[in-house]
Amino acid sequence: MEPFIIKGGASSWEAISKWTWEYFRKNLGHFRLQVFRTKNRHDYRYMSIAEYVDYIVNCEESDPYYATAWQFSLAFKQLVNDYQVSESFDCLIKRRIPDDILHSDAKLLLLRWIYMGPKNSGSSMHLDICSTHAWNAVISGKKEWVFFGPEYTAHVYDGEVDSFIPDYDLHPKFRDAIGYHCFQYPGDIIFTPCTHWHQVRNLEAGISITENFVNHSNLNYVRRSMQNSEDLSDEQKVFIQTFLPELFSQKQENE
Ligand SMILES: O=C(O)CCC(=O)C(=O)O
Ligand SMILES: [Fe+2]
Repeated sequence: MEPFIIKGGASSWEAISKWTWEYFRKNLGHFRLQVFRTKNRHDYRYMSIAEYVDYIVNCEESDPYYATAWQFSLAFKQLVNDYQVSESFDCLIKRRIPDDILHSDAKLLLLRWIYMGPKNSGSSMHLDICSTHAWNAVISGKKEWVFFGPEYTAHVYDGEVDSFIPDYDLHPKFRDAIGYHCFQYPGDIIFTPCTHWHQVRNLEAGISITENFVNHSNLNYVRRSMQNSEDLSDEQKVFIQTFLPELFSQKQENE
């Protein structure tokens, strides 16, 4: 599996014209978001959406606060009607676990987030949670992406590399890493397979929406990663065991 971009795949979504800064400020303004610095996730704070939108549009910081943990549909279910997920990105978990039965700790299984942030915000090199695949649609702004396949895990130093400003003294193997690079504009959808390291930066302030998913092509990866995972709590594991028993059965899908 390789990453790909669907140029204009989301251009007809209502979100593209509707989710303006003004709309968020006016309709969701009181809601408090947790925002993190990209280079130091321990440095975080809480801001109302109204405050955060003001911060975003005026921000000139080089490592600004970024909203990457907003499971928007818990408080604003109606936003889900402003976009359409392609059938190719159907998720077994979502099909079997309706949002409204997720509670407490298991809410992490709601694999759906809005990312929004200023220019210069971004996500450091990572693999997605628990070997899930992901799609990401830019609603506004402009993102730059790089991807490296699983054969380059050592070259990216398990995600320690900053591929946009590499330090070759610290990470000499990164010189030999060969990846993909692309820009994503409003309406473009990017698919990231569970196997690929990726790093993203926002070249312009903006909003994007992302959903992670499990299907038959990554079920074995998810199974393996759940067995070793520290990402998931015991409660989440029990939830998954109940709704996706095949993840725990002996029978393996063909690899
Ligand atoms: O847009 C970003 O900052 C990161 C996107 C990403 O890596 C993800 O959705 O998993
Ligand atoms: Fe990611």
